[in-house]
This record gives sequence, C-alpha cells and structure tokens, in this order.
Amino acid sequence: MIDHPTLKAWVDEVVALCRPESVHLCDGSKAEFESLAQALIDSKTFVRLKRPGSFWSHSTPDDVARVEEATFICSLKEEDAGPTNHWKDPQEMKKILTPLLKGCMQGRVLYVIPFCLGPLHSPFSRFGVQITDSAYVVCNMHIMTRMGANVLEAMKGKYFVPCLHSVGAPLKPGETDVSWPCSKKDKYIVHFPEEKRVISFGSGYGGNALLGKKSFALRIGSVLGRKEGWLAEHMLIMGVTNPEGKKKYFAAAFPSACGKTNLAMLKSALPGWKVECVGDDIAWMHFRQDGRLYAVNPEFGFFGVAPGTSYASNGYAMDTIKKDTIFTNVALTPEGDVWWEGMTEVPPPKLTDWQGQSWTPDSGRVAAHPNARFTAPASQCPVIDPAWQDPTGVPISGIIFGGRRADTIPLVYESRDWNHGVFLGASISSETTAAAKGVLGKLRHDPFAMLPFCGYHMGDYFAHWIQEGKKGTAKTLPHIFSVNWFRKKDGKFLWPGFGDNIRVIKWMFERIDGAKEGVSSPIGILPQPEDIDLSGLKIEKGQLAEALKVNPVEWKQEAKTLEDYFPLFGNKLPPEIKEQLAILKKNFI
Ligand code: GTP
Ligand code: SPV
Ligand code: MN
Repeated sequence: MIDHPTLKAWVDEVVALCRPESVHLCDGSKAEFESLAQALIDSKTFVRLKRPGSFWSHSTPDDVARVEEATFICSLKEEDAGPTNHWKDPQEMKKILTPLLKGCMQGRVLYVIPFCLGPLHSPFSRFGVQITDSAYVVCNMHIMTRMGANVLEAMKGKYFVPCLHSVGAPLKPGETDVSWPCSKKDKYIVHFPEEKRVISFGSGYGGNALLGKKSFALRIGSVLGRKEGWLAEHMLIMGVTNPEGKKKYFAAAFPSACGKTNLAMLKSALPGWKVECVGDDIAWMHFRQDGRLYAVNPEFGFFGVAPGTSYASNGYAMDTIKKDTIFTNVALTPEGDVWWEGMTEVPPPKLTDWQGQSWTPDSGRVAAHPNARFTAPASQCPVIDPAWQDPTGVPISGIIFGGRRADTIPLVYESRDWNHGVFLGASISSETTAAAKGVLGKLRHDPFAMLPFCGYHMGDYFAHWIQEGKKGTAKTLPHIFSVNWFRKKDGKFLWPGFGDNIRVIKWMFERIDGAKEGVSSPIGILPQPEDIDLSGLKIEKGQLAEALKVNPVEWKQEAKTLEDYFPLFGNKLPPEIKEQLAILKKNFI
C-alpha cells in the first residue's frame, strides 16, 4: 500500500506498538477532508458552521494550549539540550513512552500524513510524515501543511522526519468516543534531535499535536539549521511596498500571542504603503551566494489567535477566515456562526461558550478561551504575497525583534550592527500569554521568541546566529530592529499599534535605504521623533516622545537583569554577546 520502504517499515512498527483498528494513508484530497469532517460531526467534535466549509470545535479545559513543562529535548547529552529545555536521556524517555504507546490507538484509525514544509520542490523544503490517531489533527494538517498523495510521490527515495502523535485515549470494544479525546494523565511532547524524530502523546491541541509546526519546523528545524547552515525561526515574513512601488521584505520575531499575525497582515494607516503576508509564525532563512538572507514560510496555513481579532484590529485575518476554516475554543452563536472577545464591541446576547455551556454577557466569564484559534488556508488571505510560494524564498532587508513590555523598551530602535542585533534578539523579555499553559502576564526572558522552540543549547544558538552573520556584508546583511508596541503609561498603551505600526515600519524602510539619519543612543540607533510619520494620526502631544524614551533608571535595571540572566548559558555564551552586554553596561555608568 505504501510505496516507500522506510515509511512502510515505520508504519508497520507503529501499528505493532499502538494497535490501531485500521490504517488510513492520507491523500490530501477535498473528498478526504469532507469525509473526515463528517466523521467528526458524527462524533460531536465538529459542529458545521454557516460559514462555508467551516467547523466549530472545543477542547476539554485541560487541553487548551502548549504544555511547556511536558516538552522535552532528548538529546544524547544533557548539555546539548541546554539550560532552557527540559531534558531526559533518550533511552529513559523511551522507557516512559513505550508503555504509554502500547495499544494507545486501540479502537481508532491510524492516519498517515506525508507532508512537506515549504514549497514542494524548493531546495529549502523538508519532508515529514505525521502518524496520528486524531481525525481533528488530520483536518488541521490539511490546512496547515502541504500534504497528501503528491507529497508522498515527491518524497519517494527521500528522507523524512517521523512525527508520531497519539491523543492517548484508546477505546475499548463498544466504548463510545468523547468529543475531545486526550489523555487525562500523561502528556509528553518529545524531540530526539539526533534521530530527528518527534513523539507527542496525550494532547490534541495546537502545537502539541500539529507536529509540522513547533516540533518539526522549529525544534527539529533549528537543529537541522545549525548543522546545515541556516536559520529556523519563530518569525512572520512580510513584504512592504512604499508609495513609489519599491518593495522590501521583513522578518519579525515576537513571542507567542504578541502580534505576529497582526503585523504580518497589517492594514496600512499610511496612504500608499502596503503590507503583504508571506507567513505569520515561522520562517526558514538561508544566506545565499549573493550574501543576502532569503526566507521561506514552511507552513501552508495560519493557526491564529482568535480573541482580539476584529475588522478594527486585523481586517485581512477576518476576511481570511470567512470560509474553509476550523475554529477551536471560540464561542458559537445560535445562528451557527462564531464569536470571541474583541470581535465586536457589543457581544451577542446569547452564545454557547467554548466549553459548550450556554452563555450571556452577564455570565461573568469569557465566552472564548483566550488561546482560542482559527485554522485557515494561507491562500485565502486577501494580502497573501505573490512570492509566498517562491521556492527560492524572499530576500530579507530587515529583522525585527519585539516583546510585550509595559516599560523600558522604546517603541523602536535599530542595532548598530549584526552582532548588536543578535544581542537584541537574545535580550527579548516578554509577559507570558495564554498560548502556553501557566501563569499569565509574568515577565520572562524569551530569547529570539524561541525559548519554548529551540531544539538545542540556546548558547550555541546565539553563536550560530553570530556565525551566520559572517555570510553577509554590511551592505547585504538585514538591518536589525527592536520594537515594543506594548509600552504603557498610567495603564494605557502609549502607541496605537496595529495599522499604525506601518509608521514605524516606514522609518525602518527609510533607514535601510539610507534616507534617514538616526540618533545614536546608549542602547542603539533611535529615530529622530520627526522621522516617525504621524500624518493623519491623532496622538497626544509628547506621547511619541514618551514611547521612544530611553529612561536611564529603567535601563540600568535592564542591563542588570541581563547580566544576571546570561551566565545561565555558561561557557557557551558567545564572547560577542558578553561584549555587547559590557557595552550596554558601560553606556549607563
Ligand atoms: P502565536 O500564533 O501564538 O505565535 O502568536 P502571534 O504573535 O501570531 O500573535 P497574534 O498576532 O495573534 O497576537 C495577538 C495579540 O497581540 C492580541 O492580544 C493583540 O491585541 C496583540 N497585538 C497585536 N498587535 C498589537 C499592537 O500593535 N498593539 C497592541 N497593543 N497589541 C497588539
Ligand atoms: C505559539 O504558541 O507560538 C503558536 C501556537 O503559534 S501553537 O502552534 O499552539 O504553538
Ligand atoms: Mn507561534
């Protein structure tokens, strides 16, 4: 049945261990999606919405986000996982996983999903195969990846990354299924970097279960990138065109639920400026012979945060999800449509909330889970970039790092050079969000927005970035910027954000073109306040200055925090980072 000897052997091995009722090799067709969706309607996992081809589903309250405490990098040596990852010896981990996997697919179908990360036939793309016992996961993979018969064909004789997933909920004979099967006891999201394998057990949600995303494209991807000389990053990719028709591409890293989807599809507040989207979550980037950095989006769809998405904040995302979209953990309207906090100013009078309970505005609880998500095809985005599937990628002129910071970090500044830019990426801190299980709003270090996603020692990762920068010249390397849309005064955001962020991007664009002088400061290059185009924006006097301010008291504290943090990486902390930290400290004495 499977014309790929390695794949066939692996499937046979998993069948013998997990004991599914049957095996289904996915062809990726529309008919396949339809029939799985119908099966999910029958098992009450899906409710058909009035939006064409769209479905509502909701998970159990114990399976709503990534589980970082259950995520492991099982490298042969503990040192290679580094201080920011959970580690276990691969053999020890297999001793835990094997008994859990034994018979775990009983009563279920084992689906085999051949998928390709990146455009098919691109030299930068990689193959994977996900085995899963969740039809919900298959439907999501249909949207999120290029998958199916044509991928299997292209994969013939080629290497693929095996990604094994089970919801960990075997069905006894005669037992009826629940609408959201997952393990009540055990969750493990495990990566074997040397074997280039992923095993995920117990969860059906998002990045825990859609293994092409964080597990392969980032954790295994970063390991491949280090070895092969490229970068796997938690970054959006966007094209920016100025009123003269000149275009530049940017890649931007923000921690989970901190604004990548918003920026990737920004609706410009400045006339004549246009943003087009290549990707909203992950970038695979390679330096080419010309010394420039090129990016491809390994994904095929968006798994975007629903709450807060509206025609005011992200109209293009709203248009993307009009059809053929899976909604998870949003609220359901009596008319068979969806709703979430922030979608409209006035909530509907009556809803079914994300837990399936009836809800009214005075219920005293949210209707949608804060990490409720939509799964939608990238091709439906009205501002998808014409080059989004270009097999060679798009040339990156600017890299942006950002976090959710109520203070200290100014609206925008530029690094002095590549190594200083690497330091800015390494220095990101951000308040935690609902994208991962755990406390909300707690400030934590999240270097390069990769804290939960780097598949090896973060100190080696910094060194890899410094090394990669040597492939370019001052002329060809992307400029590197830091932004903060989230700075507050008296509890209110200082910067309007969203579509107005184009004003900041415009300054970057002009800096890259050499059209704007910056102001040298102790932290890097700041804009002259008059160089941020505020035309047509009603903003209180002094507010921009406040948003751009470098407060020495706060920065002394920031430098101290970083000085306390970086020793975590021990002797793997590159001297270049130490040097940048020393410069920062010296500048505030
Ligand atoms: P993942 O998919 O989890 O990796 O995250 P993401 O970075 O794509 O997150 P997303 O764009 O969905 O972030 C949404 C959150 O960021 C919401 O809380 C938005 O309100 C907020 N946000 C996005 N852009 C802005 C902005 O310019 N200003 C402010 N204040 N908030 C913003
Ligand atoms: C994130 O948490 O950064 C996401 C969502 O993009 S998930 O795919 O669930 O990891
Ligand atoms: Mn993400």
